[in-house]
This record gives sequence, C-alpha cells and structure tokens, in this order.
Amino acid sequence: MRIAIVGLPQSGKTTVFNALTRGSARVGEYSARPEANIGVAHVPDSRVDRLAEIYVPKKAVFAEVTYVDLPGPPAGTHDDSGMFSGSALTDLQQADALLHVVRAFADDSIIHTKGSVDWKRDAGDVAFDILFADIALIDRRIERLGETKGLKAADRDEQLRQIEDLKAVQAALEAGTPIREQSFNDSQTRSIQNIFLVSSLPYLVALNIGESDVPNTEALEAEISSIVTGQGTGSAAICGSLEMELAQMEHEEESEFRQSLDVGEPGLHRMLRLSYDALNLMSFLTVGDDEVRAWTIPNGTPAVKAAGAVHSDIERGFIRAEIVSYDDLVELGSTSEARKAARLRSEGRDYVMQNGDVVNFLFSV
Ligand SMILES: Nc1nc2c(ncn2[C@@H]2O[C@H](COP(=O)(O)OP(=O)(O)OP(=O)(O)O)[C@@H](O)[C@H]2O)c(=O)[nH]1
Ligand SMILES: [Mg+2]
Repeated sequence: MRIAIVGLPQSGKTTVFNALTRGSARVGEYSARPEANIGVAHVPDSRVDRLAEIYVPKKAVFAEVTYVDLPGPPAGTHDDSGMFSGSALTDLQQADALLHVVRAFADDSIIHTKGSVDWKRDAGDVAFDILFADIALIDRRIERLGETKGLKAADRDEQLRQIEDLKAVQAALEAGTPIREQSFNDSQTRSIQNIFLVSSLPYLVALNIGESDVPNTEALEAEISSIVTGQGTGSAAICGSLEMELAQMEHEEESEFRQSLDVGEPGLHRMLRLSYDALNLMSFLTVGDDEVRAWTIPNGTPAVKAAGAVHSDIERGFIRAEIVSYDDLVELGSTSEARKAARLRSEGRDYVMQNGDVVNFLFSV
C-alpha cells in the first residue's frame, strides 16, 4: 500500500512523514525539494509477534505501508493549485490513498501561505482543490472527445455518449461530491475508467496540532471527523513535531516518554489503522520455520487472489488453501494439532478470506 502525503506548504508534511516512517528527512525548509521523500512503515501486529514466539522463524515480516511525501510547488510560486496537477498527478496516480496534512499548530516563526492559521479553512480549501483538479481533468477529456471531425458516425456517437456521461460526473463534482462517493451506471463507469481522478482515492486527514493542544486531542479529533465524512475517508489529530521526536527514540524510551507526557497510542499506529479502515483492508498470515508474515489484502478477497499477493505462481497454480484461524492456532499450538482437532479447513479458490486466517496455499505450476 502506498499513501501520498499532500498539504499546504509548511503544514508539517515532512514532519508527519518522519513520524510515520521513523525517518529523518529534513523539515522546515520552505518549499521545493525536487524529489519526494519515500519511506516505509511497518504495521504493528501482535499476531505476528505471538506466532513468531511459537514458530521461532528466521524472520518475522510485518505488513508495510509506503508513505510518499510529495515535493511542494516550485519555490516562490505561492500557488497551491500545483498540488494536484502537472507532474504531481504522476505521483498521485501511483498512490492508493491520500493523506492530507492540515496545519493546526500556531507558530509565528513558521510562514503560512494564507497569512493565518485556520485549519477548517485549509481543510475545506484543499478538499475543494481536489474536486477542482478533477473537474479540470474531465474538461480536458471532454475537449478531446469533442473533436469528432472525420470520424465514422458510430464512433462519433460513442464519443458524444461519453461526453454526456462525463458531464454528469462533472456536475456531481461541482456539487461537491468526490468520485469515491458517486455511484455510476455501467456506461458512466466505462467512460471514466481510463481517467485518473484524484478524488477517487481514499482520503485521510492528519490534523497537525501544536504541543499545547495535545491535551485536547480528543475534542479536536471529534471536530475534524465531523468535517471529514463519507466512504473511504478517515481523520485523526496528531502532534507532528512531538510524534516525530518520539519516533526517533528507542522503543522503551519512547513508551516512557509517552506515559510521562500522557500522549497515548503512537500517532503512527493510529494513522495505520485509519488507512486500513479507509482502504477496507485486512491481513492474513503465513507461518513456517523460515518466516512468519502478515499480508495485506482488501476485505472480500477470494483465496486465489490472496495467493497472488504472496506470489503470482501460487495464484496461477492454485489447488486449495489450508486455513486455520489465528485464535485456533494459538490455542492448539501448531497446524498439525489443528489438523488433528479438525480445525484446519481445506478451502477452494472462491473462499472469501477472513481477517487473521493463517494460510498454507497448495499449488502446482
Ligand atoms: N510547533 C510545531 N511545529 C511544527 C509541527 N509540525 C511541524 N512543525 C514545524 O513546521 C515547519 C514545517 O514543517 P515541515 O514538516 O517541513 O512542513 P512541510 O509541509 O513538509 O513543508 P514543505 O515541504 O516546505 O511544504 C518546521 O519548522 C516544523 O518543525 C507541530 O506539530 N508543532
Ligand atoms: Mg516538506
């Protein structure tokens, strides 16, 4: 999974990126590096820890989320519209979700391109920028489809039909409904399927609050979650600078500090959970002497596709899946004990995978 971090200049994108990936990219330099920061977060999973105690494998592998901290618009442009156009679109196209960092921390020494700190305004403005970017993308497609000179009648009719579809989608965007919340008929689905639209991505918001607001985290979170609503969305309030500092500590020191400062669960964990929920994802597990590992798939994935997450050969040569639930496996201690107790099930290619299934795929290629 790949999540693109977006937001206004100096809103704390790189700070939050560092907090999420335990990274140390440079912060505080107003504007444009030419390249994105790319980092990986490991998804904490107590099931992997527990299974590694049982199997003592050579390695335990956690699911991963890649965060991409996109470069801002070129220095001096002071224009936010570049966030969702031009070369940024190429980066966004590779993402599975957006994480919008909204500045809520007050600090006079840090420039705000809009002149004041007002997170509700910024959250709304950027959400609007996204809709606006999609309207422009559809405009361009409509323009091209409108060039029907010299086409056969059937082709021209087809293009005119697509234009009608696109105009309907555009009207809904203009009325404030992102693509992820629109429902389409078959014809509309076909007409938009080859256009990358930013508002089709799941949308997460990290409200970047100041140190002094940490005690109000819950209240602020309630406020932001009442603004960021709908399918495929999620939001949380975190103090980026504090989370970044804590993320750079050793684990033990970090938890001591968290306790003493009364900051709860790491922002990293909360953001990961949000991402899983908004993207409708779950994990299954594989075990063995070599490796205990968590794999990420969308909810509702059939066994044969889950096999493909492990390796395309396993999907191609899929025979069946031997499955035991995590709870049963931990209770019984091994897959052979689970087999004896008739808790090891044999499932076919269409079996819908369940969160925490421990799987052995049988295949032949
Ligand atoms: N007080 C406070 N300062 C913060 C917080 N988060 C970020 N900052 C500061 O805000 C400044 C900008 O942070 P960055 O993470 O570089 O912001 P950015 O969005 O990546 O900036 P650009 O990439 O230049 O657009 C830095 O000086 C940070 O230390 C926070 O939670 N509290
Ligand atoms: Mg930055």
